[in-house]
Amino acid sequence: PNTRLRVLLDMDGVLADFEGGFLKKYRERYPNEPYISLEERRGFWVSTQYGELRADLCDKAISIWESKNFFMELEPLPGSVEAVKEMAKMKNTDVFICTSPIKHYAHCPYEKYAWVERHLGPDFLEKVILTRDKTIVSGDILVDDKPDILGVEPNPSWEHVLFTACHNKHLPVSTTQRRLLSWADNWRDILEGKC
Ligand code: BVP
Repeated sequence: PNTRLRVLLDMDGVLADFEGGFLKKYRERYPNEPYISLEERRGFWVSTQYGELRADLCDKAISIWESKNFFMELEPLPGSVEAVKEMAKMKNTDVFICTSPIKHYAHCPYEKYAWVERHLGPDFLEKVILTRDKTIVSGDILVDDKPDILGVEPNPSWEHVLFTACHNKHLPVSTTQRRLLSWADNWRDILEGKC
């Protein structure tokens, strides 16, 4: 029997500050256009909420993360790098980074690897899983800020732990889904199944 714990960590919104990086670059590029503050963010898809604000802002939002250096220059979320490094050193624990690249592939996949190498070190390149369907990846726990993680596998092996983000913190508290509020929260207890 496999007694090791396999943890899958999402990248955008869990390790890297996608929302903060997006808003900063959007405001720099479109200083005269309306924007949505992080306090006002609702729903996983930034592009959808910008499109609701004004139809043409959907494409303007998309232009930000399709730009060169967007993913590369995302700041780590507070405590994320330290937590991942510590987690990866824990006994009987295997950590993987499980992230969905955007379909505009000119920069994103390369920059995700470069980000991992820069912030976590070259050894972590072994642990990167790029997939648009996380349900086919096996693991015990998937830490992800996306509330609904769907794909071809109706019964994924992992338990989804919802990582709190500006867009999901107002969702009703689920009785079934566990949450990790931030990297200052008790992630060790979550891995051990204590809460
Ligand atoms: O690469 C990220 C950004 C992109 O979707 C991917 C989500 O990956 P995971 O966090 O699930 O691994 N993305 C794209 C859009 C709109 C596209 Br049109 C968006 O609004 N938000 C977003 O995160």
